[in-house]
Amino acid sequence: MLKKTMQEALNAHIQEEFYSSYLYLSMSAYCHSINLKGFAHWMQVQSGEENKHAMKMFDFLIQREGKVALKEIQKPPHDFKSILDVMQKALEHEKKITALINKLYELSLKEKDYPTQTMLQWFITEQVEEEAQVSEILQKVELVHEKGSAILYLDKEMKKREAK
Ligand code: OFO
Repeated sequence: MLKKTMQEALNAHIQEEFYSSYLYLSMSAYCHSINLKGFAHWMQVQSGEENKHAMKMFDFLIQREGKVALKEIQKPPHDFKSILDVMQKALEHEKKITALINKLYELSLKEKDYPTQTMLQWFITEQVEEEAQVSEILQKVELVHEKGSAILYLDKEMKKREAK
């Protein structure tokens, strides 16, 4: 059975994943507002994936006969300055989530909670992938920043993303 400390930490993280979903949706809305439909699409797919991450932990808590206690989701920012600003904030956010996942893993080691360790390994791998993806897009945006036509080319690339 899941220990109370672990259960509380997982519940707190479910909130972070739902917030991530909300944040990417807000970024998608901003991209729509500046007519970068490809980026808007990419952000919306990302928002859907974050929702799945939250549900993965939700299902895990239930399987382990833990108690799910959903928390309030804070308001995400919506006043982005540019697509560069959006991608910088996305990377910053992913780094924050990676740090939180690492802390959860440390707790699961301390609690000798082996099933939670196995579940979290998926998230550790996922964070490596997400940070790499966002970082690559950010580097491309930095390269073409202020060159309108190149941003439009990149926007077409972003539209190709499919949900996992
Ligand atoms: Fe849930 O991976 Fe991004 O935040």
